[in-house]
Amino acid sequence: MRLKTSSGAALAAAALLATAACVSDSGADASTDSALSGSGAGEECAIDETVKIGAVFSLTEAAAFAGTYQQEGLQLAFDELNAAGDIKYEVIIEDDKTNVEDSTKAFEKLIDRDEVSAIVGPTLSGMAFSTYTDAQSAGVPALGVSTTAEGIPEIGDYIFRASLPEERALAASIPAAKETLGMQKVAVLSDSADEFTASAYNTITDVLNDEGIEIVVDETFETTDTDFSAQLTKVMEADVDAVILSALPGATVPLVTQARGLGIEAPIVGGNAFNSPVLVGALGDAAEGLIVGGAWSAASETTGNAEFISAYTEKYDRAPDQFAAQAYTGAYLIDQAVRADCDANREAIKDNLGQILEYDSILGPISIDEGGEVTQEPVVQIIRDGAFTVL
Ligand code: 1QQ
Repeated sequence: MRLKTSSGAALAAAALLATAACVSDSGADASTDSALSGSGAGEECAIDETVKIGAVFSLTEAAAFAGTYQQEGLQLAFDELNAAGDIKYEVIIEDDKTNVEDSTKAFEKLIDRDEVSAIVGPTLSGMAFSTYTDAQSAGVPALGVSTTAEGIPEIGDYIFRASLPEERALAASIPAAKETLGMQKVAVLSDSADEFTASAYNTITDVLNDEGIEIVVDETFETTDTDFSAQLTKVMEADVDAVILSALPGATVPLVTQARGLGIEAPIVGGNAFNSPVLVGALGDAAEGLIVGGAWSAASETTGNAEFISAYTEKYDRAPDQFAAQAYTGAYLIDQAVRADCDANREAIKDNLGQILEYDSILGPISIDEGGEVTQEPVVQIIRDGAFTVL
């Protein structure tokens, strides 16, 4: 059965209504700490107390391909911020092991025990629909740095994202693929069991309709599937110009490998989940020609990008990816929100995260509106000779 993402959003909205009263009463006011508001403005802001920032990432299991990079990117940024200014951040990072139960426990720990000022993460949209409801009812600002499904900022006014929505990534990658490949009829293969990939399916069909591209094969599978022969047989019979794929790397790797093994040469087009060197490395030659819509490219000449890449590579002995870049940017956005009123209390961070205007980041100019939604330019890349190349 296809998972309806609108139901996740509707559940979250219902939970929000149920808890709306206690948010304004208990949430923020109860946790206001005068030692977290400092003196001086902007770059001169100095805060006596250490500012605790929580993060929940998938450091193990299926989404570790992204979570481990996020952890490194976030830590690098806070290390830089600690070295540069008079606000001292302590980052408390929890592993949600790519499951909802651990993600929820991690949010609860950070909110109640560690009493953090804000939380970054979780890695997957599939966890965000539950955990963000908790953050919202506790009055703790949460900033997604990779949660791209529809309906996430709408969970509540404490919920923000600095992660390019998948709708925007696909609205860039599909037309770019059409222009490059002249595609007219395609197969759509999607994971119907994950919130992010199911949400992306809605966007894919909308964008294909807008572009006048015909869907001749429309097949689903589930996140942990390993045999895609039934779906791929249909793709072979249809002789399509391209395959639009909505999947996490765990399914993408066997699916694309099996497609190439069967002799399917049609180019494959996707969004944010494909912007990963782990995925490209695991696919090897089968990654050639993959078209990827995403939030960041190593080749972008955005402010600080070259410095970020070299600092990251030096510190971690591997090159960063989009997930590292977004987490790094998330740390700087939280710092901007703290500096706006020189106040690291939850309520001040919440008020100021929703007013980020064209911050000059390594992702390019980035804004977050009052509704928690991000605005930034997408970037479309193609894998050529094993490397991401801007299309
Ligand atoms: C989401 C995503 C994933 C690709 C993050 C790793 O975009 O779950 O929303």
